[in-house]
Amino acid sequence: MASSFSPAIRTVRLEKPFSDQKPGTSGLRKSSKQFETPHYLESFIEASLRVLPGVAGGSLVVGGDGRYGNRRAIGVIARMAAAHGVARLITTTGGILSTPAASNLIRKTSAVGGVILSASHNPGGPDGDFGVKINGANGGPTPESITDAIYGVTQSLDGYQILDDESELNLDQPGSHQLGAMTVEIVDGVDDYVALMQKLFDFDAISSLLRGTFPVAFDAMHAVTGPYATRIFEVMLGAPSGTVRNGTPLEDFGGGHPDPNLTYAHELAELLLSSDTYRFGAACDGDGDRNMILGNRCFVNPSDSLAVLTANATLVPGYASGLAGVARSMPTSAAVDVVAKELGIACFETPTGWKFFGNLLDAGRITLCGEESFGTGSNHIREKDGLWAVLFWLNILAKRREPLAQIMAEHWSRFGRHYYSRHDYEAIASDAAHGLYERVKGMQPSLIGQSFAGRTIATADDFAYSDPVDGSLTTGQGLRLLLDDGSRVVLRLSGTGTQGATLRVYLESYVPASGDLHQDPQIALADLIGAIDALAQIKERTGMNRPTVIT
Ligand code: VG1
Ligand code: CO
Repeated sequence: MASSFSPAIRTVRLEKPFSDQKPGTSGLRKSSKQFETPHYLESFIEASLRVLPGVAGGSLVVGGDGRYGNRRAIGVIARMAAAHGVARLITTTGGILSTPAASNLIRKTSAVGGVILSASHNPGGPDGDFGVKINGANGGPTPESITDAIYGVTQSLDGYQILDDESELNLDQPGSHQLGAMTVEIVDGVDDYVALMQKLFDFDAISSLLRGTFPVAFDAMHAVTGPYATRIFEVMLGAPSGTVRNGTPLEDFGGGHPDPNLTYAHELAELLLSSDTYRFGAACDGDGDRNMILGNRCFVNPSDSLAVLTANATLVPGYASGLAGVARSMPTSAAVDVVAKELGIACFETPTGWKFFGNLLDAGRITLCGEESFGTGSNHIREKDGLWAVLFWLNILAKRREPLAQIMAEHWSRFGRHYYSRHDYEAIASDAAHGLYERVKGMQPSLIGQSFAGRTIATADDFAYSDPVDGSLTTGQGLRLLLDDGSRVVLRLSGTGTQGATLRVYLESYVPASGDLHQDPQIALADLIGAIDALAQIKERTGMNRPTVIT
């Protein structure tokens, strides 16, 4: 790397702008091949550096989940950051940085923001996906005002600025280098995150649980949480070596789909659900912000997980004084609403995507929040946090000393149970998906008052959200059918896929504490499943007999 001379800043001209750089639910996500198109990554980074406030003279965090393309992208971003006058670039050894650890690092270093290189749970590798997420100074995903502005810049971009220095950034060791006028700091991406976890959780109590007769399996899915989980569970908490499975981050995640759900993490699911070897199991996704929680013969639905964490929060040191409020995304079940009501705290319903929790967290209106898509988090950072959720559960288990299945049963017998399932139809033809969606949307006004699965449709709308903190309005966030008994069905089109379209069908039905609390959710929801298929013509229009993923 050049340190004795200052390389020149070069302006690279684009023949024509890229028209497809609109960020989705969580950043810009495309195939690795697309990102390898000359100037493609550079275009999006140029737009981001122009739009993000405070870039010139500020500090910027960059790192990623270690997938194919991570190191190359860090080099490009470093040279572009230097050309844009960034004073200090903070990155990590190997460029490995989980999304929650990045959020923490941005906050800790008072950076103006961060660039997180990840396509989250999407597969990686030369034939997989790559992604870029732009976070702001609060450590969270930038709001739509910023992502819209970035997209706007890309649409008419005619060039970008980059430092004329082809030498490779050496990320192998921690240390500090000069790149032009910019300082590059390479830090250990695990240290600060682990220190934060120690502040929030009772490590002594968890350690005595894990050193006792409480075998645990954690699956890092060959993705970014491996080094974090190994340090926390095996080194610090003393769990036996081998507790962390698939703990080395691989560029292609071992050919797998790093999505912690019953389909893609089925090996772990089978260990917990079909044998009695382990008391507790958990997995995280590609970039470490999602979590799946399993007990012995017990799967915890993510919506229920948020409700249980809320009900038991005061058992955890970081939340011992109680919660300011909670929030969930609209498609997430109302299990947490019932707990919030009993605790007498506010409960907010936001659109899908973590960016919508940022204002509520910054304003101190909420402490915990979550999504049905295996995302849970709190005000400790501004991203969802997979390992945090696992530690939260372990802290509760260490205090209550009951089997996880019993904790769930007790929860339902107190609050009732929200039977819940999400059916995903992945990679369907875009036209078919949009046709189906627009048809139901058009039907909605006439559906109110109609019968549906033996109930009556009380409300049929397209969810819109008015942010209680800044008043911004977000529309078009999912088609809701709310039934007169509190059940509901929601349809959404995914904003994170890269092939065709993905239709998500969310199903929910509430049974009070006096009802039957131990049914199979697919059976409890069977009437809703049948009714929405008939109404929306899902099988017929997608040509699929069953969903790709059932959660
Ligand atoms: C999905 C989930 C959403 C989550 C988003 C990003 O979005 O449904 O709840 O916030 O992924 O998660 P969509 O638009 O595909 O439904 V991650 O772990 O990719 O950063
Ligand atoms: Co993720």
